[in-house]
Amino acid sequence: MSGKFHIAFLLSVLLITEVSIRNISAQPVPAWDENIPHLMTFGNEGATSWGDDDFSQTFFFKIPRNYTDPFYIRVFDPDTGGEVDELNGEWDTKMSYSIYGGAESYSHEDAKGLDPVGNYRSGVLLASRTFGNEMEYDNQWYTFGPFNPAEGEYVSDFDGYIFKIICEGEEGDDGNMYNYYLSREGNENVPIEDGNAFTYEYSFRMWNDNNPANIAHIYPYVDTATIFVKQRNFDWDNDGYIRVVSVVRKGQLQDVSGEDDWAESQIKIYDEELNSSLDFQFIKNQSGLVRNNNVVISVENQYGELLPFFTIPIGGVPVYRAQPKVTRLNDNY
Ligand SMILES: [Ca+2]
Ligand SMILES: [Ca+2]
Ligand SMILES: [Ca+2]
Ligand SMILES: [Ca+2]
Repeated sequence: MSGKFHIAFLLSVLLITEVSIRNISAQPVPAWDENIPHLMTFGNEGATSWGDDDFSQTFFFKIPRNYTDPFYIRVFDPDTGGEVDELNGEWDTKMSYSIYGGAESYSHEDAKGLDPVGNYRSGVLLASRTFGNEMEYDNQWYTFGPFNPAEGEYVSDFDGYIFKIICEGEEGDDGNMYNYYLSREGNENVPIEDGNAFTYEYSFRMWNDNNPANIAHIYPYVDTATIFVKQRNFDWDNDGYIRVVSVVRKGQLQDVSGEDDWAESQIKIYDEELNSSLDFQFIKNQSGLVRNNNVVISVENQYGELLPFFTIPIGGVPVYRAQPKVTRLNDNY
């Protein structure tokens, strides 16, 4: 083996190893590529000015059809108190986590809405627990399960079984920060190959420093029938900017919200962006640090249908390649 070839071979092995580690280790929620420190849900007596508009967050987990072993849903820092969380006065918040499977747990229209209204708790309740300020679970993992994949709702579009988890503030006014992990094991985090997680309204915490490398990302998936999308964000606190990157979009700035405020803007979709993910990038203000910035965002298409944000972006993280080939006649979006 010549020296040159040897080095090239080693580099390709390293590259393949890195790609596969990243793919299978992308099962935390938020995932590696998203670079978001925590999910965020407040107690239902909180003020929306702290950043949560509705004190409820729904996530869905996808278990691939060919995976038949038991699995677990693990929650990091499920309590509200101690480390990670956001104190308002005293720790008096109770936070429930409820996991649903069975018919309509995903497919019911109310389950996929923006707000916790109607039958959003559709399906069969498989497990539930409420946490207060519990030192035992502070900065620790709590495990739900084991679950049988067949207890989920089979959805052919995903070629897999879907489970729903709702985190909701039941009492109090403090901010709960937490993370999920879809795991093969109950006592450690072991990824399920081709598992994924997604939501239709993402509520999360930004980094508490303005290191320019700490750009948070979310990846809405654009399907074939999309002409334009509308993004809607809440309580961005005028922290830096939000931009959209795609295979044909270098970085389009979006309207951003202030304190306790909504902002929205429309984005016309190019043909090259169909069947791929957009990269919404959240970039903190570099001149002054906005601390404890909690944000809510959703994206809908021209029919008002919400786009799913997959924690492992479908088709991979989009990388800007070139200008769009075709400009639509109606360029007003
Ligand atoms: Ca409190
Ligand atoms: Ca905590
Ligand atoms: Ca917490
Ligand atoms: Ca905020």
